[in-house]
Amino acid sequence: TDEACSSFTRLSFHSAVVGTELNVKLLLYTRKNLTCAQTVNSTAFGNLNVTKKTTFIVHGFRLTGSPPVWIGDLVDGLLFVEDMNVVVVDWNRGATTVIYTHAASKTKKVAVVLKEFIDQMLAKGASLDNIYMIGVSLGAHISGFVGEMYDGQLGRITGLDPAGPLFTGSPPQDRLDPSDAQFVDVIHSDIDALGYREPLGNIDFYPNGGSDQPGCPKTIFGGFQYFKCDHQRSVYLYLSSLTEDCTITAYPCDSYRDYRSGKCVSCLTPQKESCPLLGYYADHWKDYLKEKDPPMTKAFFDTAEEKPFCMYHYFVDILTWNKNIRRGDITIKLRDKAGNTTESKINHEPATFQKYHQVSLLARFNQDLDKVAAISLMFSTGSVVGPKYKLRILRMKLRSLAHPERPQLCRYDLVLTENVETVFQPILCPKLQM
Ligand SMILES: [Ca+2]
Ligand SMILES: [Ca+2]
Repeated sequence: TDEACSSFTRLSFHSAVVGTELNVKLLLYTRKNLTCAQTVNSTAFGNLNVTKKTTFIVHGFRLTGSPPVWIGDLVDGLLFVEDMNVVVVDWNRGATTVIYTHAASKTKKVAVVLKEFIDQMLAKGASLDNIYMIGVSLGAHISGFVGEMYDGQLGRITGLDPAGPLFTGSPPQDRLDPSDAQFVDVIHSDIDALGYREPLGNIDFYPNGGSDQPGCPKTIFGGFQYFKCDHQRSVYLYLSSLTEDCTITAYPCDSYRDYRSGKCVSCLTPQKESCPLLGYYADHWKDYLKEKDPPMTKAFFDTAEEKPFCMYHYFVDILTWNKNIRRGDITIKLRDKAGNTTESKINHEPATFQKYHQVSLLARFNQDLDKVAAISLMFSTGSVVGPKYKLRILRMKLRSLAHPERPQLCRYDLVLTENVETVFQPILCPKLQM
């Protein structure tokens, strides 16, 4: 049959002002209809093949009535990586309102509609194991409500910056929690405003600490982006796991501060070689993460300002021989033979250099330069007046965390003068060095 394509409900800001009645529309995309959605419901399944995985995408609060800008990319990305059914849960009528509490009050009703549809899928032979829900903001809690109605037997829920306002502090049955599915992974990108601060899943990812995202406006002069940029970043980070070559590695850790101090960069998972990856493939660590008691892990990482968001982590080990203790920030630049450069400022808290004590600093670079031809170091105490301090370095060592098999780079006997960039060529570190 040649039906016209269905599309996501588009409303005007006028609708937001007067408010909208709840109406849930399910839009199905498969590899057979990549660009032309079919409206499906409990009696019309269209191209939906119940033997395949089905991913539901559930959006959140809509202030202006417009469709979420990322919907198309998320559908494309999912169908690119796997042959599945993708169902966009369009509850724009209901979510569109200037009054957030009105949208939030409809979340349980949306979940009931989804339950009815999934019940029909099960009756036709689908398995709960094959059901995956990706919920954004309020959509994360909706996904949790659906999961709870199936006693946590849904395959997986991904919460993308689950909504905080009205949900923070509520009991597990009134929000997303790890018991809502067989595996629950969460990205928190705006915990100081629209998002939820506390962990809600088997693994909770906190990009850049979870409060503010690089590249987002820091003041209200950034316009509307000021309100939603941090919140929406969770979606773009998830998307990057479907489309970008560089993967975002996260480091299980108790706090962002400990991560930045380099205390949490070995994952020590017995069966895995690397740390958990953010996004679509986070479930590769499911068995390991669920073994913990309670089965919850927080993971931290930093990102670049724009896609590809991934950063490359190195340790810079510095051994000094100053008589007095020196405290300060280090800026390190790498250059390869082709002249590409990348820079990392290690300034989240002053490093303390003490005679004959090795300090290991975590450096994060936007680019991964394979063959480093030159390194520059700059030391700064942050004081503008007074004498220029010197940092006497006995040995500096650079080692890649992502590629531990790469040769480590060393340099001996350097004197850094405060705020002066010192450029040098590294040499290979001797093997079996302590
Ligand atoms: Ca729950
Ligand atoms: Ca924020």
